[in-house]
Amino acid sequence: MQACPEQFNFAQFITETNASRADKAAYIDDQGTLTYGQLADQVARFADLLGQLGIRREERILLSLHDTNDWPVVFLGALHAGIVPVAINTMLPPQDYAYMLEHSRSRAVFISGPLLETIQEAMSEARHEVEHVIVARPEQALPAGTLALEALMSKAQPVPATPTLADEIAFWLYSSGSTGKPKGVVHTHANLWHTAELYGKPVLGVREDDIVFSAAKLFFAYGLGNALTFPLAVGATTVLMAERPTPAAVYKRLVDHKPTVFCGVPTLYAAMLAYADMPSKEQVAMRICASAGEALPKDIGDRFSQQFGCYILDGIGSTEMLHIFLSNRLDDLRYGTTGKAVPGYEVELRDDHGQPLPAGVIGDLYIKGPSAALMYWNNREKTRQTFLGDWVKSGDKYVCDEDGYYTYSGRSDDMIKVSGQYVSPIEVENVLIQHAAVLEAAVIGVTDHQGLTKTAAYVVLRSGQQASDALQVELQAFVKSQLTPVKYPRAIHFVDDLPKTATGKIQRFRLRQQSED
Ligand code: 3SK
Repeated sequence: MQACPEQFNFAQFITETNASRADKAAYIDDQGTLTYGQLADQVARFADLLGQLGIRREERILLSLHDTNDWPVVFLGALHAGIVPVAINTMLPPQDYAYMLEHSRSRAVFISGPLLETIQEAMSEARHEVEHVIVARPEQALPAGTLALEALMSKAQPVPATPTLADEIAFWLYSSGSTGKPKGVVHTHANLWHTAELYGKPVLGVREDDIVFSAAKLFFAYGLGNALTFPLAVGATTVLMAERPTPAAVYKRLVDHKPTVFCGVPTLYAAMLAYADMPSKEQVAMRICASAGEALPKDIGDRFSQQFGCYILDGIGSTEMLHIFLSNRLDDLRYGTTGKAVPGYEVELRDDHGQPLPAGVIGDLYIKGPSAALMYWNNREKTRQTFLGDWVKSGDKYVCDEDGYYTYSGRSDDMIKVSGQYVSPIEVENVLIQHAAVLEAAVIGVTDHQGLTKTAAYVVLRSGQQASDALQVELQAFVKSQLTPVKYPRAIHFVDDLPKTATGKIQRFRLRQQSED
């Protein structure tokens, strides 16, 4: 593998790589096609637009867009200008946006029309003042103080790329922790290139003639690689979908656009297999699929392969490593395991004292590889705990068998991974205890009959309150009203008390043990 050049701008690299494909579709969304020629032109114009707004190199903009053709234009356009997009989850409540605005000190916000109200609420809460709010695909007349992306783009001219360094800060993503606020994970231009060279091309095997579709959204590191870095690095075509990835919505794209590469998460694969109106093998065209976010149960892999005649490559990555570093391969696949280290990465299992462990013993997973983030922005302590010289501590527990295959054994802390997203029990508990009927709450992850993780809450009611199905539904709705939907507890158990240490700390591990009995 050749080295990444010292002076390197990832957006410029993508434009140059695809210069001979001007008429080929780079992206297809529900509203139309964006060719490689149009992408290059719009990326260079968007960089000018940022300059006209007075935003300068190394400053940050917040990107909260649905997966449409605007997303790659805004992301790559910022990189082209040497400006840093902070790409965030579009499903967050206003408080989270307010935190991210303050923490990133973004000078401008680029937002999809349907998200405008949420961001306005966040801006009224945040202590940092955003100078520009630019709306993509507005749904109604824009309120005063906001601008339409399309109108600004029509006035912009293509400008040359800023000659950034490979190691220069390119973009941020947010990663949630078990306690405290989300962490701003800072990545370089070269990191994108490394993930394509090490995983996208050789392991997933994305090729120029592929049509790629990722149900995981572009604001996730997983989706960013699947639907931007890898297809653009080889000149493939990518299908984007703005709506939530329900089985119906996903199958519609699989049947209408016939993607050859599909990327999902285990919960989605399970829901797709349970869907009543599943298409036949002949109606779809996947040649390879990827799964990440949580361990893919063997049974789901087997049944999906049987139904559609293609394998799912299960792997694990992290926002900190930007993409997958441990994976199955088409020529070396063992369902139920996460496979082996992706060549170019090293992985190690260590005990509590940092000593390497032999096969068969569960340990903490550490990774070494060139796509590691630089740091967590303005968080020295967490940066020191995670980025340890050449090695990065993942926070996952794994076991390696005698043949070298790694199997997921849970989170090192109490974090729960649902549908590929971390859910902090503390965050959900803090919402539950705000309800008038709730005295105490503890939240754990439980494995359902398909081997997938779901959150379950154990709730102690205030005296005089009665446990009932109606109250369970009310509490679930209460959590949903304050947190992103993936976090609401799928089961609520009413209990008389919670297991605690002598100092009053909730012992979630005891609840986990009870739930397994
Ligand atoms: O959750 C994962 O396994 C993952 C995969 C690729 C990139 C990022 C993440 C968190």
